[in-house]
Parts: sequence; structure tokens; C-alpha cells
Amino acid sequence: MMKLMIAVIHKDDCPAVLDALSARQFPFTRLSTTGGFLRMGNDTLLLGLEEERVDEVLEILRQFCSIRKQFVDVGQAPFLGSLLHAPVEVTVGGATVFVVDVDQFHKI
Ligand code: 2BA
Repeated sequence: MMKLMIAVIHKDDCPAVLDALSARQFPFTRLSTTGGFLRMGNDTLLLGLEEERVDEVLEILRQFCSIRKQFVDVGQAPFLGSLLHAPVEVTVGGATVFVVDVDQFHKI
């Protein structure tokens, strides 16, 4: 069955992930997106692929999307700015991945 993977990743990790996906000939679409919490740019990848290859993509994401801590100036997060007055430490990196069934796939 065909799956759609939606992966939100950190901008810094994107080049290595794209290289690895291209090297293994995965088709993908990269979208420039904005995280709702930090209100900072991240990247979202869309991949339509056969179910058997989902694990291969997860492995690439595990390899290239490292988790690290980052202090964020709340001035960059307008929603929180009114509540907090000091930089906050958040975990960034990693990948947030959704895998959904594809009902139909057409190239027209
Ligand atoms: P942001 O919403 O900008 O969140 C960036 C990071 O900030 C999160 O990393 C998390 O470590 C932290 N964070 C988020 N909400 C928080 C809160 N209420 N309190 C404290 N810390 C919080 P991740 O969880 O790895 O998420 C990275 C990005 O993935 C998110 O960026 C968002 O764009 C996306 N994302 C995560 N979960 C999602 C979901 N359930 N649906 C849609 N997008 C999601």
C-alpha cells in the first residue's frame, strides 16, 4: 500500500536529509514551514512511497536529525512573549513524522 510521510525537521538538518533521500532515489517535496510554538522556520518534507520503504526513510531521519537543546529568546516567539521574560530552553532537532495511508495517487 502507498503511504504519505510528512516529516517536520530542523532547517539545519535539511541539507543532509535531502542528500540522503536523493542518493536513495526517494521522491519528495520540501516545504518551508513555521513551527507553531517557536514561530521559527523549519522544513516539512512530503514523501509518497511504498509501505516497504517507510523504515528506510525513518532510518535516514534518525541518522541526520539530531536532538539538541537551544535557548530561545522569547522575543522570537510572540505568543509567549507576554507570558515569559527570560530565554527558554527547548529541545530542537529530531523529526516529527506522520505516516498516513494514501487512498489514491494520480499524476495527471
Ligand atoms: P514548534 O511548534 O516550533 O516546536 C519546536 C519545539 O519546541 C518542539 O520540538 C518542542 O521541543 C518544543 N515545544 C513545542 N511546544 C511546546 C510547549 N507547549 N512547551 C514547551 N516546549 C514546546 P518538536 O516537538 O520536535 O517539534 C518540532 C516541530 O514539529 C514543531 O515546531 C512543529 O512545527 C512540528 N510539530 C510537532 N508536533 C506536531 C504536531 N502534533 N502536529 C503538527 N506539527 C507538529
